[in-house]
Amino acid sequence: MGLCLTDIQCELREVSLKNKPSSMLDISPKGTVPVLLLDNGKVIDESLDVIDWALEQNNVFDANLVDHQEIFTDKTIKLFDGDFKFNLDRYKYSTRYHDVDEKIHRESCLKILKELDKLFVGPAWFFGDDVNKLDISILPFIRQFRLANGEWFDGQEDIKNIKYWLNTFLESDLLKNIMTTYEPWKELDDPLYFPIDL
Ligand SMILES: N[C@@H](CCC(=O)N[C@@H](CS)C(=O)NCC(=O)O)C(=O)O
Repeated sequence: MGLCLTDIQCELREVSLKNKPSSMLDISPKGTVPVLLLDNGKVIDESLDVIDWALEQNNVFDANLVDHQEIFTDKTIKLFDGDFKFNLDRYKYSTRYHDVDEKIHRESCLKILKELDKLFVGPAWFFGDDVNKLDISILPFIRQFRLANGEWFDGQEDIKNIKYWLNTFLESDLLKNIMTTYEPWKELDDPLYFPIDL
């Protein structure tokens, strides 16, 4: 989404997490996606760093927000990348962790969402009609949280704004444009570019 919104095209190599190419592990041994390799050889292998790099090239969100909203954005992204993600992984993948109670971790995520719900501005995206860095940085986590148990999530009364906001995201052209399914990349494949319609 960061690359799409900033009109930056890259060569895309889809990776099967069960069969990571050695060319990926050579440049990013920690083995998580996404990995962005720049023309100058620099490797960026954290999603939020990819977003920041894209915005450094073309800050499409510049002047959208006032100072306190910028500060809130940074603080909230840190909370989601830290505490929320920690609990989300233990809720979603409880079997991968030793001795975790998924409901405790679900409650911890819900508590964070309830607080955020009270601060939602709207009407469409978090801070108004336009999508911002906060939306693209944390909505994917909230989408994942819902996917773990949609019925339970939809039944929560105290996160009405969050549900509405998530719906904006799920229905958005932005999400539809990036959620294409690709075949895993193979060594001799022709290059594939993303986004395709630049
Ligand atoms: N903090 C990293 C986390 C990335 C991450 O965990 N990605 C998952 C896929 S969504 C992954 O690559 N997992 C590696 C695996 O399952 O082997 C980021 O935001 O880039």
